[in-house]
Amino acid sequence: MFRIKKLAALQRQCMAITLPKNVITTLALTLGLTLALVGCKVSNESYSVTLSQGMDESAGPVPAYIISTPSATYYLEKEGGGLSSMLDKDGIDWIGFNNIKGSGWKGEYRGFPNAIHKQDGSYFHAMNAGTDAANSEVVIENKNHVRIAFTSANGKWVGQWDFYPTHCDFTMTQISQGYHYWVQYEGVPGGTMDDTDFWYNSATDTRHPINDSHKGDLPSPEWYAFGDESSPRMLFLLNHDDDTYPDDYVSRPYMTVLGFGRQGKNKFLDTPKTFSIGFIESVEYENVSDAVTQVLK
Ligand SMILES: [Ca+2]
Ligand SMILES: [Ca+2]
Repeated sequence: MFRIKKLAALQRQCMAITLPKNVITTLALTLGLTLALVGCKVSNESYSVTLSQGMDESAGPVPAYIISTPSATYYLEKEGGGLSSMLDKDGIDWIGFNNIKGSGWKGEYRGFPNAIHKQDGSYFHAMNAGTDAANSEVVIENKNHVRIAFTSANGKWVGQWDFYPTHCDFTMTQISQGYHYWVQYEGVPGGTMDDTDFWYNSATDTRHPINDSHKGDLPSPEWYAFGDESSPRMLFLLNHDDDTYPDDYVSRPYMTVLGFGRQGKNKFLDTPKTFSIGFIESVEYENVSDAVTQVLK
């Protein structure tokens, strides 16, 4: 309405001083374009991704890259190269890592992607007593995208993190030849693991209690989502490939154990792959399924 009124007023003014019609058109188009650009700018600003560095207090404290987005705040632990915390819009941490040795499922085992375990080292896990160190570099830092790459201390593995307004992608870009990895969400839906927590996945549109397990390869697109009855949102995990490897889920007393490319203790992934993690502001299966599918577009 504002734009129409402005244009009409401009046209009246132009006519009053009897400008040629093509000049009026040019002025009107310029004003329209300016308003449109102002509109774009406002909308871009509401989708910013910011990077800072500090400590993840609840995890140790441990040193972390802190990536703030409109949908989540990520704490990427700097020595190990895995997420130690992931806060939703209400400040609730759905990962719940801490580095206390012996805390097991209550802390030190938690995280994402917890990808390389006793292969050519143990990497891409928030630093605990069993994790090997990795070196990191900020590769891209702009308004809507932050990229951080981690290289394992032995130089054999490279993992790339891409943070966007709506989600985060983890890509294993280099694999140590002859070894395998998996990509896991070992966390706490809604801040703690409760019997009333639940999950969905791409194999079934039924709401499963958190203690139900799932075995086998998921249908495409391969995804899981985890919820808590007191939360209006779910945390999702998505494999960007349709592969044939198992994607097993089991619960532990204090955390989830979802592994893409995992069955029991076996790891199956040995090529570069991308996985997403993020929050979806719904707990309805159709909405979650649609939103996850959008990530691939
Ligand atoms: Ca919970
Ligand atoms: Ca699979």
